Amino acid sequence: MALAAVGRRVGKQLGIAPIACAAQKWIHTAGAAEQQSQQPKAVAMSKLKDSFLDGTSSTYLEELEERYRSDPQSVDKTWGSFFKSLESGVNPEAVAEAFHAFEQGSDVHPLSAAAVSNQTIQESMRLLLMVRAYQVNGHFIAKLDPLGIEQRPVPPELDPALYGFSEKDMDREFFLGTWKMRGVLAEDRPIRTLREVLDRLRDAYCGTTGYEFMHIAERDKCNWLRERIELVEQPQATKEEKMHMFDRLSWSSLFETFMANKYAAAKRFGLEGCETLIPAMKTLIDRSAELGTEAICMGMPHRGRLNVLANVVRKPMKQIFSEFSGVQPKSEGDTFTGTGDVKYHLGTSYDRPTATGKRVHLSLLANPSHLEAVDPVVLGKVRAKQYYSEDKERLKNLCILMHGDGSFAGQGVVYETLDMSQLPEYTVGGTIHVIVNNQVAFTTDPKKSRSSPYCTDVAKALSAPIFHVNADDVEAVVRASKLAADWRATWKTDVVLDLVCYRRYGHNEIDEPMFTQPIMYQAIRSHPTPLQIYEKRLLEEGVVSKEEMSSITDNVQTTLSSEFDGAKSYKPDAKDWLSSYWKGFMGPDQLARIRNTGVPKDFLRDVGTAISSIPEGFNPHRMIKKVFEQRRGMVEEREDVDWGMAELLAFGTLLAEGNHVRISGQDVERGTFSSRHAVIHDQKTGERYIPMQHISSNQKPGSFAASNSSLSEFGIMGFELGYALENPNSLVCWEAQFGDFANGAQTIFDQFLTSGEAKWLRQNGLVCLLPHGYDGQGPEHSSARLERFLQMSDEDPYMVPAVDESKWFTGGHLGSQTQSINIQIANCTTPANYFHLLRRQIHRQFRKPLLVFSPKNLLRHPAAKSPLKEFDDIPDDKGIQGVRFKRLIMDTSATDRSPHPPEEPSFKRVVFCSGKVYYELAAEREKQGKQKEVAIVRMEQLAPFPYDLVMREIRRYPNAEIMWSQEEPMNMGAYTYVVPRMNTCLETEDRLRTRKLPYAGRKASASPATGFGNVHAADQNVVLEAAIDI
Ligand SMILES: Cc1ncc(C[n+]2csc(CCOP(=O)(O)OP(=O)(O)O)c2C)c(N)n1
Ligand SMILES: [Mg+2]
Repeated sequence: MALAAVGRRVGKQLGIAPIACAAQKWIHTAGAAEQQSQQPKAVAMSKLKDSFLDGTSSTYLEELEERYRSDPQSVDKTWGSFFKSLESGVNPEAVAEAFHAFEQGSDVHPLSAAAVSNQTIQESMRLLLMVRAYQVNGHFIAKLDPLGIEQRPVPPELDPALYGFSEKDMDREFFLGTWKMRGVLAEDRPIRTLREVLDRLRDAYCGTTGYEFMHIAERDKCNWLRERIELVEQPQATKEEKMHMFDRLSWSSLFETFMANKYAAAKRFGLEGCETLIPAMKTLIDRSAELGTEAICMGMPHRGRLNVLANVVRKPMKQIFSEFSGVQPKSEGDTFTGTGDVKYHLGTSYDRPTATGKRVHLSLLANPSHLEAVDPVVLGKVRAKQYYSEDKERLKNLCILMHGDGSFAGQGVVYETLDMSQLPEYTVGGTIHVIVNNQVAFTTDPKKSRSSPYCTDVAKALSAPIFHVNADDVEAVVRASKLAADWRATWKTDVVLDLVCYRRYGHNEIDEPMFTQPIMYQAIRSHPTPLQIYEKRLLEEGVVSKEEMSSITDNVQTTLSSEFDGAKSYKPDAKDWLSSYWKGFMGPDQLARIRNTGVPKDFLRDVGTAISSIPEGFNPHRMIKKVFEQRRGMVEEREDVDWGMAELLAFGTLLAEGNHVRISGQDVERGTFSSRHAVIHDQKTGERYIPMQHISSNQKPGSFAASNSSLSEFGIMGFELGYALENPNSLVCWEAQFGDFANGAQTIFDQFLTSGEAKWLRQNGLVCLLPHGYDGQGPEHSSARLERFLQMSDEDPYMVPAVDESKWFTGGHLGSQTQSINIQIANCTTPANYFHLLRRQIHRQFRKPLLVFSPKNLLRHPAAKSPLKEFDDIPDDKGIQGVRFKRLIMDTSATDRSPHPPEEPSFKRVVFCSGKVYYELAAEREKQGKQKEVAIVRMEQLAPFPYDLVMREIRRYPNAEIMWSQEEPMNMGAYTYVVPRMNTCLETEDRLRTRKLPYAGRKASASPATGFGNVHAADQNVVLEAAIDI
């Protein structure tokens, strides 16, 4: 339509009653009053104006139109777009409305408004859908694969044609605002042509970064991201920033090249193909430090580890090079060096100055080859750091986990770790995950290793935003890293940075990738490195000169060479890992003092009273009230102490002494067997009360934590192990629901708990409570697989530790037996012994993992009670000193504890046993009246093996047959462990008659226990009779 005609019709329209207001179509938030004021009213043509020209008459418009027709460039840009809109059929009434709205003071541009008024409701809806489609699926067409060989179908919803738009709509203007939306859809956005909108969406979502966040349910979080992602003008890096990125990339890239040249035949799991990991990590650290982070704890796999150690954590390169030459680290005067580990598993820590002059403490945890197993361990350590540094905001301590694409998608512990993200007693305020996504796992393609489009999809389950970045584009990587750090600091939840890259060489440097990925490796061969790509880009941009870049790379090369030369004279220090909390703790080669674990009675009473108190006005369940009354009776010595109370007394006294106590696991608050009641619930209000948090008035908040965990073993136990790593003055306990389920955490037992100190010189005092015992509950509720843990104990079965009998009662007569072993294994039978066992864990100058094969039926067994005097600090034998935990409990008839007790020649048999079967054996003996013939000795601690005490018992009974009795099948339980050790003792005492240690127990079996109750009872009787019958 010719403009002159439009002008005339506009004039006509203005004299008549108001028509539907165009503005109403695009204002969604206005309240009624506001809408009222926006009702259009008639205005005189003479009053029409526009913001950029004063021409208001139709003559002027006609002239303008003519000029536009002969040369579109000759008119103002905005007029130009107006005329273009007219060509696509603007309704002239709309022009009138728009001019009127403008007259009313609306800040909408009149001419654009006129054009937009042509936008139908259907078009608006389709536009919204299209924008949403880009927000949801734009990442599918983002240029993420540096090699460009990944074939991904274009989702049809990203094609404007699906929404009915064609090329002729491209230059039409549209308004896109939506209520309470930020980014492209914000209400205050200017009107734009469809082309501009699409360009913006494609720039934002389909460039070298793909964003996934629309799975997040909270609008605030999505808006926060949209505002940053959909920014019209993304901030451009300054020259200084570009040089900084180039510098960091140079360090990363040239370090790998240097290593490749110097150690051509060594496995180092190089980072080539993902060199931008280093600038990414450094950005995460710098940005987080700016936002208040003071310590960052990291976990990572093999890929690029040496590079991260050298360039991020700043482990001295001399040391890295020296370790590569295979030198065993040793401190001055140190004899214990452990067994060591391959270099790409080692950790380190460092205080790093940041770009803005702050300092941040960095630590990279040592890890095993088992991919992802370190994840929960890092979280646990960070959580402990947050507790100790009173980091309530969880901003001072940050957790960063690096992953491989194959392992992130495949390993279940990844989900177990993610799932802890928002659990009150496990959260670390969000973890930043960085994935080195080289699109291959050893020789396996992604399509064979996961069912989801991305390796990161598991993180969607917890509403983490995911930023996929083409790792060839260092600037995009750095931008996404900043966004990730900002996200974590703002929202305190997990975020994932997926660096899509490639692996330049084989899985390791001596592996041939062409066997299995020929097409990919052909592409890699001719593909430039990220450093070359950036160099070219900077030269093309003309911002940084060739000389400036060369001076950076020359400096890197010079440093690498001088560090390499320095490695030859480098003196490694085995203990450079010790954190300040661990100062003064003894290594296995330094003899630790023995301390008493008994507690003055007044102290016991105070603690016991606090434990058994329920505040005024709190309405406990009537059974709980009874339990608490009984507990009060125990500290007032009206009745003996039971198992549950013994444990609480241990926790309570440790807390009162200023230690931190934490117990976590499935249903630990109440206790699976209703024995703990560490947290009680008001029956009217549902409120919780935790007596242990009210032991003393100056108790630090959070010093006691009992927390039901997620239904995980691997993840939660790993977390607690990490927690225990941080500070030795904490009793950290993980309890399996039943010990049978603990094997879900087997990797943590094998790779960390039992071997961590030997591999990484890291002590750990974690206590694992593993309910164990044969009560007829079938094959999965009977056995914590004691045999496996015993097998992992590293004590020599044929070596009796030297005994200094002069120190028998004063402690230390065994030297450093406990310090030299890897783990302690106990299956104790009395509450008092359990109390001392837990307290001993803290009251010593070293830390060792402790596995307690906790009883189930002893929790309520009438005989399994201890008088309060067994908990106090008065020695129960003359001259005795030191711990009160009894590694071995003598037969009830025996009293003399000296190394050479008076002989008991009348006894015909000594039955050695461990755990709750003792009470059944004792009952059977009583039934048979064999108290004078059969002695029953309880081995409360199986590892380290109490050689000294076993030999004492052998000496006590010169005529007795020595037998082992257990309720587990012969191939399980402690039998195979005790045989060589008992034989060693017998041999030492010259009493060995047969190497086949007499045995009373179940016969060997594939399954740990029968599923039939009556079979269980019959078998149990056979065991007991075999042990006692003589
Ligand atoms: C739990 C576990 N299973 C198997 C292995 C053997 N393994 C070592 S590396 C590797 C492939 C890892 O692929 P990815 O996670 O993508 O890391 P990349 O090597 O590609 O960086 C495998 C299967 C292992 N180390 N840990
Ligand atoms: Mg991979």
